[in-house]
Amino acid sequence: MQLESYQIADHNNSLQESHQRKLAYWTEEVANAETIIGKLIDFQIAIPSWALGTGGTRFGRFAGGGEPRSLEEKLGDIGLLHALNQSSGAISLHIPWDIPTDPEAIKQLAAQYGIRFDAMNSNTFQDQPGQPLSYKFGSLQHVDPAVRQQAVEHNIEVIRHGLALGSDALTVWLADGSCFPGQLNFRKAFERTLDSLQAIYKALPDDWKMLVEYKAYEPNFYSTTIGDWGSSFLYATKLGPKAYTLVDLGHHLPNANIEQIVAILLNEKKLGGFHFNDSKYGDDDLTAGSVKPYQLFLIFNELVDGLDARGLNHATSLGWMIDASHNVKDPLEDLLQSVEAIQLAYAQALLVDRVALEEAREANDVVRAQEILQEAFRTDVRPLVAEARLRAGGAIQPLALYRQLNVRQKLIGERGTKTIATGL
Ligand code: PSV
Ligand code: MN
Ligand code: MN
Repeated sequence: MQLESYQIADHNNSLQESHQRKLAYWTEEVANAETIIGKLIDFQIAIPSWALGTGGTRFGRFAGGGEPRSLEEKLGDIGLLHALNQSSGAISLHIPWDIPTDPEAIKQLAAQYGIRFDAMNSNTFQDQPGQPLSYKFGSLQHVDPAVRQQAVEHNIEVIRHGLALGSDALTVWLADGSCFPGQLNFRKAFERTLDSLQAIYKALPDDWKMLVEYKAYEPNFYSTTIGDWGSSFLYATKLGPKAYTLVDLGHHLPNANIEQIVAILLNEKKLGGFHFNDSKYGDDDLTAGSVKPYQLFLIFNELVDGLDARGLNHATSLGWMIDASHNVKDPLEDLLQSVEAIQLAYAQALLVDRVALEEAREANDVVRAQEILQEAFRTDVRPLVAEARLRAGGAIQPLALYRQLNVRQKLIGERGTKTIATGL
């Protein structure tokens, strides 16, 4: 289904008056409102292809209906999101789930929707039908060099698909690790993984990035070979200037100070990008900002501070991606919520009075420093985010319009109730 521009225009007209009333505060009271709106318009967040269908857990999966059945339909779904919020102009693909049979045609379709191809994801955490060797005991770390070679070749094939589509990054997330003490020689697993990553790195085009994702545990529950930002940073450093750490918010042990990790990685020039989501217990992959919005704000506070300190462009210097998967929500509604939460946190971070914050820190004025951050976090920036969307051609309230237009019912009409998207 395609959104017609009159549908967005009608929606915006109906909300224009109340929107302008709320926006008036910003135009009158806040000096940098225009700068913030401009930055929000530029800021695009990539949608992972695997989040477009209802996710599963190891206990089951409940098909949501109207899910995309092909790469073309996945692009169609992101096209819808992007038409509504003008901030989802990128897709992150997962191979082999999203192998494009005709890359040129896929590229053209994506261009029609205004979508570019963000990082490509490889998959060596599952065995595929017909695959000669199993990843049951790992992939890039495997004791058998033939398994490692198979996994390396798969990653190189993913790069090839990405090249055909105009992507410029490869994300490597490994399930490699061990489930029981004694199972793995940690040193050898580390070295073998490094060796394999080096082989992939060699095949990486000069203008590409390799994003090395870390995860504390799951599916292995005793050790993960790239288990924390320290290991990822080590790999990225040993690999070379094209390799970076990718921070997935759900991949830390409980209560980790993610904003501090982000600050240090960014300062060391080794932060490559994000997988945004939220969690209460582990890698829950919940909607960004749904559980800990203050943490999301604090992360953006470090990002804005660190990017500005290095004079970097906020929109283009890092990979901004969502990684989510649900059992109970309409995935498109969920993604609209995630994008909005990310934009809100970003806008609030842009509000922070950095000069005053530094003064408070230098004076050891702890109370003042906390007040400055909370002042920004407690400000309602929704009208600013809506204004950015409006100016970019999107809807003032994307979620409301999505529901008004019965998008899910229409997708079910087109695709059926029992569709299952390829992927997780
Ligand atoms: C598994 O934990 C995972 O959620 C990782 O975060 C990857 O980025 C994602 O799956 C897709 O492979
Ligand atoms: Mn991830
Ligand atoms: Mn994950």
